[in-house]
Amino acid sequence: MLRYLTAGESHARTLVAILEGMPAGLKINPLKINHELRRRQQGVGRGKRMQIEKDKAQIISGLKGSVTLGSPIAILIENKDFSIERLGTVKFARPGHADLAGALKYGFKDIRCVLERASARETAARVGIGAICKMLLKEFKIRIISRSVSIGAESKKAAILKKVREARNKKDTLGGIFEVIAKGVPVGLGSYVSADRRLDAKLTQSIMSIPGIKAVGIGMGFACADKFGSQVHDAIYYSKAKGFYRKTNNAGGIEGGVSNGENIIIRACMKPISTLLNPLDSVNINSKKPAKATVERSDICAVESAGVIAESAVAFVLAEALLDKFGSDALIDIKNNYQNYLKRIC
Ligand code: EPS
Repeated sequence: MLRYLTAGESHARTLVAILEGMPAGLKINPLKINHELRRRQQGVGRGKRMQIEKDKAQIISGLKGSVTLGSPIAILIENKDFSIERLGTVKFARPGHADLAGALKYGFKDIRCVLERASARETAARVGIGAICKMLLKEFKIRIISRSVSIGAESKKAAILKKVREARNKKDTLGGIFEVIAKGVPVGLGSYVSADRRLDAKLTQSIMSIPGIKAVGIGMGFACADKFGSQVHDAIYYSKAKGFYRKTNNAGGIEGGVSNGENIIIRACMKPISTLLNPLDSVNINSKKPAKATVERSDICAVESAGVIAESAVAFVLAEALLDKFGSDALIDIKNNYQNYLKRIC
């Protein structure tokens, strides 16, 4: 079983992630983890915090030299802005954030106790986990990429930059749509036999868990609702050179909860960032008197970062499904099992 847990608050000393279930014998390149962390910090519309932080992963357990032992891998990422004890009390819940529901649920009088953990800063730890999962997938020639499809309904770079400038000037924020593509995924990851083993369900859950995500679709997604079946389903062909293949990929690489050998294509919508410099109406959670929402330092837009985080989410789910199918202790055994399987299904 592959599983992970993260800990850490946005302005606490460190973020921590523990990944358990990685097989023994995988070479880890820490530079690649830091490369992914850097990618997460970039993109149009990011705020001042990203100029402060230079996220770097320290792997403190689970390796001998640079090779995995099969034991839990612990990653630390230090926060340069380690100011949690000095930051002021927050009383005016920001619409769109976990502020109000979180304070009521846990009985806090200070919303900072909610927002420190609810912050998307936590996703740096997930990207550390995802980077290691990507290294495992690379051994099987599986690659995951992402791109922004649109930001604020604009899809061309110049128009996006203009829209983000406009949002910044208006003290507003923007969301958008991004796409994640997993290439080289073999047929047969996930399963139709039980609800909790369906690959599409696991992938959408993992992407939906990224802060700000409001919708996730696979392949044609919502658009297939308007079409005839003959315009949606991907006809099946076979050739000696290619094996079973399709000429279209409206299914987005998954049929019946199982990968079908085509690229896995996922699109997700991120809502505009909830912290507005020109705040919406809110209420003091203690006195219950009307007030404007608190303004905290934040981003204008984080769609490109969300795409990078979603790559990590997909990498974790595919790594889990791969280990589930081909074994999970020693990388060499998993590779042998994988090659035997490929021979059988060709
Ligand atoms: C983020 C760190 C945060 C925010 C942002 C993402 O840092 P700070 O709150 O200190 O500016 O920039 O958090 C949110 C979008 C959020 O919802 O809280 C990061 O590391 O990505």
